[in-house]
Formats: sequence, structure tokens, C-alpha cells
Amino acid sequence: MRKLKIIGMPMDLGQMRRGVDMGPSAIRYAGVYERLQNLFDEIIDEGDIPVGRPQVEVDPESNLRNLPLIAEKTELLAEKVDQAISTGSFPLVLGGDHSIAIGTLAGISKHYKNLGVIWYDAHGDLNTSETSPSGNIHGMPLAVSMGIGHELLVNVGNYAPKVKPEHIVLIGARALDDGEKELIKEKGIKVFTMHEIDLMGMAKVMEETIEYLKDKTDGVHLSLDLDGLDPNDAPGVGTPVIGGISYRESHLAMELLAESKLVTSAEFVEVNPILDEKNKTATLAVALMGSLLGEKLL
Ligand code: HAR
Ligand code: MN
Ligand code: MN
Ligand code: MN
Repeated sequence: MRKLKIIGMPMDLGQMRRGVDMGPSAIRYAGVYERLQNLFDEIIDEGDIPVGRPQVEVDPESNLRNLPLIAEKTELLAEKVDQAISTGSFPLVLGGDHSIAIGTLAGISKHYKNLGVIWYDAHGDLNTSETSPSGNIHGMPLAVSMGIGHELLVNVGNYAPKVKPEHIVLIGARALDDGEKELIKEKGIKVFTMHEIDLMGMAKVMEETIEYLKDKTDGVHLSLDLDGLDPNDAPGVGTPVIGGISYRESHLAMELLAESKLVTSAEFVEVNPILDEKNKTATLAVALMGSLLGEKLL
């Protein structure tokens, strides 16, 4: 029996622009349940993790914004995601800014010895408090999940690391900070920047991604930041970067992942309905979920 659990994580604490907390609502409003209904025997919408509306505060020591709150709330998400997997469901997490991935990965990774992660994003999200230009934790979750970063974040779920550098693939990168570039080189992380996507085409990029992960991982998490797509297709994001992955390339990527049957969990993050045009970005997210989870054109 194929089961799906939808988990909303309305958290906007990892960055400065409000509105991304409404992402889960916008995605539900765009019809996520209806779109996926026929692809599963059972879909349970777990509702949203209670995040609350605290003041933005900067930790004086580490310069990290909302540090203790993000650690506390991602812990709640980790528990929910863990439960979903324990009950045999595919967890689909709706963000929220990308800092939620700290919780998602903490909930998932304990179920896999060698979890693969596909990070579909304009950014690397590989900063630490030392390399971050902003102090925004949504620029850090991938480093945190490798065990690099503030201990409060690294130890969410009470274990670290969640993922090994050789099990990560970045797709769509085009705005990497210097410290992130260094970390990528130091750890030998596989990256398909926009340059490779232009040069090789998305079909080849996905073929190589799947080939790279399939034998060495026992599960693969897709962490899809909508800003990986071009802002023309996905305008409702807090940190748009021009020159991104197209609507069609993204559908192809999702379709090839569906065909590979590798993906065991997913999250769609950074949908900001305040910045969007008539819920275009949430609607796009739902369409991509359809392709990822097995919808066919014919
Ligand atoms: N790299 C920049 C920083 O650390 C910008 C991060 C931007 N954001 C995201 N994550 N949306 O992918 O602040
Ligand atoms: Mn049904
Ligand atoms: Mn991101
Ligand atoms: Mn991003």
C-alpha cells in the first residue's frame, strides 16, 4: 500500500522576509491533495507544525538569527517526519524557508545508513556562522546536515551527521558564497551548476545524478528550493536569482527521478505567497510534486 504524509512547516525564521510561513497554505490552496490523490492509496495531511510568531533576534555570540527557536522547532519537525517513515509513509514536507531541512533530514536520516540528498537550489546552503554573509540560517542547512555548524543545529535529532558529503548532489547552483565554494572543493561534493545544466542538458544531468547515487545510497531525499527555478517561472521566493532552471527542465528532472524510483522523501521550500503572482509558485510546486510522485502525461 502506497501511503503519503503531508507535513506543513510554516517557518520563516531562517531569513529576513516574512511571508514564507504561508507557504504550506499556498501549496494546499494550489491543490496538493487533489493532485496527488490518485497516485497513492492513502494520503494523510498532518497539518502544520506549530511554529509561532516570535520576534526576530540575533544570537550575540554566533551572529545567527533565531538560533534557539530554529533548533527547537526543527526538532518538532524531525519527530513528525520520523513518525511518517516509521508508519510506512512517504514524507512530503511543505516549507517554510530552507532552514526546515535541518529538521526534515534529522527525521529521515536515522532510517537510512547512507542517505542520498539532492539539493535543487540556486544556492548551496553550505554556510556556517563564520562564512555566512547574512547570519540567516536558511543559508546553512546542508552544512549543518553534514555536521558542520552550530552545535544546537547540528545536534537536532540528537545525532550527527545526517548525511555524508559523497552522498550529496547539488543541482542548479548559481549563487555560491566563497566559503561555500571552498567547502564544496574540500569535501568533493558533486555539483551541477547552471553551467553544466546548460552544457549537458537536464536529461544528462539527471542521468549522472541517478547513476552517482543509486549504488551507494539506500534512500534519497529531494530538497527542492523553488528558487532553483528561474524567477520568471517561480517569482514567489525570497531570494530570487536570475538565470535559473526552467519549468520544463524541472518537470523533466522530476519525471526522471520518478522513473528511477530512488526518491524516498521530499520537501518543497521557500514558497513565499506575499511575493508571488497569483499563487504561481505554489502551483508550480504542486505540479512538480505530481511529476516526482509518478504522474504521467499519457
Ligand atoms: N548564501 C546566502 C546566505 O547565506 C543566501 C542564502 C539564500 N537562500 C536561500 N537558500 N534561499 O537557498 O545568506
Ligand atoms: Mn485515491
Ligand atoms: Mn535553499
Ligand atoms: Mn535558494
